[in-house]
Amino acid sequence: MLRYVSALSKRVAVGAIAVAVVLAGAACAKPVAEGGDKETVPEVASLRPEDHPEWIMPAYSYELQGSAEVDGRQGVAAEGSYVWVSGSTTLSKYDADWNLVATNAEPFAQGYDLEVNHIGDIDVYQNEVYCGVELFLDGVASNIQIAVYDGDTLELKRTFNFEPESGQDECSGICVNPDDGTVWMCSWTDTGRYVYQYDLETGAYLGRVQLHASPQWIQGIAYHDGSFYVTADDGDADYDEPDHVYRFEAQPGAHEAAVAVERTLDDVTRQGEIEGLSFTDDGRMLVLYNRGARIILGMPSGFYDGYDHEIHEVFSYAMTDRAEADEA
Ligand SMILES: [Ca+2]
Ligand SMILES: [Ca+2]
Repeated sequence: MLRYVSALSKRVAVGAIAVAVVLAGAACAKPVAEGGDKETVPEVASLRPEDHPEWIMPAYSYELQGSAEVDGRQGVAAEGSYVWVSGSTTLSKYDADWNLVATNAEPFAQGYDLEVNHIGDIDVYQNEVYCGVELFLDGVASNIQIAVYDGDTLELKRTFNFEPESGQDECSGICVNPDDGTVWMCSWTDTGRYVYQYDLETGAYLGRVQLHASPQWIQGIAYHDGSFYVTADDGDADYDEPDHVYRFEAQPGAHEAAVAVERTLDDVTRQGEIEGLSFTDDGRMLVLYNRGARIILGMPSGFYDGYDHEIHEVFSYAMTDRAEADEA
């Protein structure tokens, strides 16, 4: 564990320098991920997995504690004693006992210059709800934006447009990295082999990171203690195949990241469609899952035996740091 801690603190220190460099690069309107001026890109450590086995092994062991049914099928985010849930066209807020305390059934009613109709996985930072929103029609997404809602009223506060030159063609989830003041978006489509980084304050595009190997059908993203976690709907519910949580660390200045299979979700009520995830302040992982509906090309299409509607459920997992457990 000592080795891991020192590596982590070193990363945080180097990260501060890298952010300054990336911001300087952004001022020249040259996204760092597109290469170009290599002198502005800090030296990157070896990305060989054998040099960093901790990058490709799970960081935590997870024990399922329970689940709660919620009113949205897309995303989950936790801060303090509250949990926020997104549906495709709704935002809701729950207290620690899963009582619904606020909801917005018309989150697109006002404040948008570009038409949108879809929210993916969400995040909450300083009582503001970060949503990746888009116009999703016939399997094609456009008008991708970062939308920020008030954590209490669930009313829209501000939006940032995405950078089309990033190549991102869908937004399935979003997360805030408070350690370096960035916002990250993921995609459910082929462009999901990348995650896309923006400045938390200005919304400026800062570049993209390619994931090796790339999870397929990424549905959600969250940041926790130096690492990013993504969910992927890569298990076929017809065959009771589990979906997965993956983890990666975006090294300062790196354009690619080694991906770990963090958790195989073989202990949910019934296999279905994994969606968003989040980490609570008291150290639990929350994962939103849909079950009951057959999903064909990302759309609910009929039901499995025993179901007449789709159930949206948040599973709560206790976490044990595997490096600390090994030391003990
Ligand atoms: Ca989704
Ligand atoms: Ca699945």
